[in-house]
Amino acid sequence: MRSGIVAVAGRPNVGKSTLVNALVGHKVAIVSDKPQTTRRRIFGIANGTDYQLVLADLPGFQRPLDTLTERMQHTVDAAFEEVEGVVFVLSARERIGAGDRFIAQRVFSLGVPVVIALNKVDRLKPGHIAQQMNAAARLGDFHALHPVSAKTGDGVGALRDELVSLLPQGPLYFPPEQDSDLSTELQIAELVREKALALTRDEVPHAISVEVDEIDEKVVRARLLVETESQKQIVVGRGGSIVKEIGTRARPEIEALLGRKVFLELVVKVRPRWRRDGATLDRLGV
Ligand SMILES: Nc1nc2c(ncn2[C@@H]2O[C@H](COP(=O)(O)OP(=O)(O)OP(=O)(O)O)[C@@H](O)[C@H]2O)c(=O)[nH]1
Ligand SMILES: [Mg+2]
Repeated sequence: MRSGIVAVAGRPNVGKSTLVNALVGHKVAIVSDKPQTTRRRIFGIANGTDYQLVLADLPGFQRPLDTLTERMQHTVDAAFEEVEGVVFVLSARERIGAGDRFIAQRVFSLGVPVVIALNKVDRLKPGHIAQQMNAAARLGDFHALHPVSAKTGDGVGALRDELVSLLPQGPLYFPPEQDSDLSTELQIAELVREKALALTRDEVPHAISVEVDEIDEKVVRARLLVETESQKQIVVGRGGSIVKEIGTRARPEIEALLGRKVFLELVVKVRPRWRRDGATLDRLGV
């Protein structure tokens, strides 16, 4: 049995969480087209007959702006301890530049193998991919470089094999049927937040957090927190249309998770400056 943790690092929005889901073969982390979707470390666990590959999905590297983003960056820094390797995710659709070089300095100095995953190669011309692979290769002394599409699954199997080959002999850290370390409550909160992110834009997505208050046989109650009255109006929507749509989209996934039908009761609450409030962040698990 081979087992161990591999950290998944990179700039915001390059597709780290999408890639973790593809490697695990199941949705364990939420995804959105807005940067800073992932706020906490999530273990996505890929179980094979003779391996357990634990992927630490992380927030994107960023310059902290408030207590929330400070904690997110701290999570990233702390996650590199005791890993067998790092997947350094890049987006083939963007210029590989200063942001990536900044992260490269960090990950190539850890003393563990770094596997570069050049993501989002779907629908790119081969010449363009080759050019981006060259730029990626100049970032540091990598162990392997894999062009992948987390979206279509292209290259993901080969990347998984590569990562498993980095693992030492070891025990099962999690029961083999488990694919994430998030509690049911946190998974539900994340699913609701994912739908809220998809339905809002500009500054609003960053100001949204979700707390689950109750999960009982028939009802799940959750609160969407925002920071201002105007954000609340946006998330509620005209006549409640937006919050209703968030619920409509989240409910089937929550039901699949719980294995039963439930009512989903969502309320939107203003909690001024929650992103700077340590006690709220503690409760949200960030
Ligand atoms: N075309 C394409 N889009 C992708 C691919 N992988 C991810 N995306 C998209 O990229 C966006 C960001 O994906 P995420 O997985 O949330 O990115 P992330 O790196 O986890 O982002 P943060 O958590 O905010 O740091 C989403 O809109 C994804 O659908 C890919 O292989 N191809
Ligand atoms: Mg993410």
